[in-house]
Amino acid sequence: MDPASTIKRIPGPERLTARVTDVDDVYVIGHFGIAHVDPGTWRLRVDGDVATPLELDLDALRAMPSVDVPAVLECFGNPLVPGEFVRRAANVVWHGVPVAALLEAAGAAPAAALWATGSDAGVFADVACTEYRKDVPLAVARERAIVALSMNGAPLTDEHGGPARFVVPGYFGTNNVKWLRELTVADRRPEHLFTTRLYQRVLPGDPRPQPVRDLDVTSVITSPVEGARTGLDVEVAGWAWGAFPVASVEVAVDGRWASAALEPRGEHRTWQRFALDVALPPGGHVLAARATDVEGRVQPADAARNAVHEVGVLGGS
Ligand SMILES: Nc1nc2c(c(=O)[nH]1)N[C@H]1C(S)=C(S)[C@@H](COP(=O)(O)O)O[C@H]1N2
Ligand SMILES: [Mo]
Repeated sequence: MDPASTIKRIPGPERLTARVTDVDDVYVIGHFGIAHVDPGTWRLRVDGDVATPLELDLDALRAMPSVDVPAVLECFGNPLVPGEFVRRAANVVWHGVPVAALLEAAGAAPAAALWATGSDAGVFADVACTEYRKDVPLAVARERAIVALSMNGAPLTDEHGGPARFVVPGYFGTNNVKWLRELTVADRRPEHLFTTRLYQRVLPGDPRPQPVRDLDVTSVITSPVEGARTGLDVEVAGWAWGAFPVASVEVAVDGRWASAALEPRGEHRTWQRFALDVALPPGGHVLAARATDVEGRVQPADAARNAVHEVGVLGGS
């Protein structure tokens, strides 16, 4: 199967200028296509290593204390080509129920993992799957995951996983299971196409493949856009983000780097705005942005999915 066929929409950087991305400008990916779940008959099960398994309908979930969680949503990229450059990202405000409250209500054991299972099924990469499944460390789920019921104040659409979706802020999009139907407390990782086979990568310092979780440090120039004709004095601006707060962003004009202004991240795992005023004399120029996070991770120059973002423009016109 061609993985590209699962990609429904990927807006370019020019659609990402707003701090909170319009739902219509949030990229859409579904490995088995888009599922349609009837909210009336939908149930969320919380089971596995728990004292009392739960089965909640939408009203029961809506009656629980809920939170607003602004966060970046970003795709790791083509799961079959993990090193490939990709830029599918958005910054949205989720609203939903903290997973901690569900674990508490079910009396979850202090196990290692939480599995999240979606209602969609089908064939991907020639493998037949009876569900879409991910797993995350139980401690991380308890600390910050939510069962999201809305995006930017509106009920989740079918495209974005309605009526309910698992969201782990700071983790790659693949972990944010759409059309969620089950949360399972377990003492081990599940064997599954999307847990132990795809969305794996080797990180520096450990030869063993790891599941794709923490967001890479990255940045994107949203203005000016590729091919723009600019004035002489131009503000180069965009967003920087990662699993950890971004500490600095540099902007280059034709290879000469300078420090951009950067807002602090604040309480949530959102993107941070950077901006730098530059002079662009008449002629062609290449603009670039490079983020560094508080852990000292820097965007690589090339050959990586989070490589430095470059934009070609015509200055001084
Ligand atoms: N159930 C289910 N959840 C899923 C997927 C999927 O195919 N099925 N794709 C994942 C991937 S790889 C990404 S990047 C995000 C995309 O979310 P979006 O379409 O709302 O932008 O959903 C994730 N959750
Ligand atoms: Mo993804």
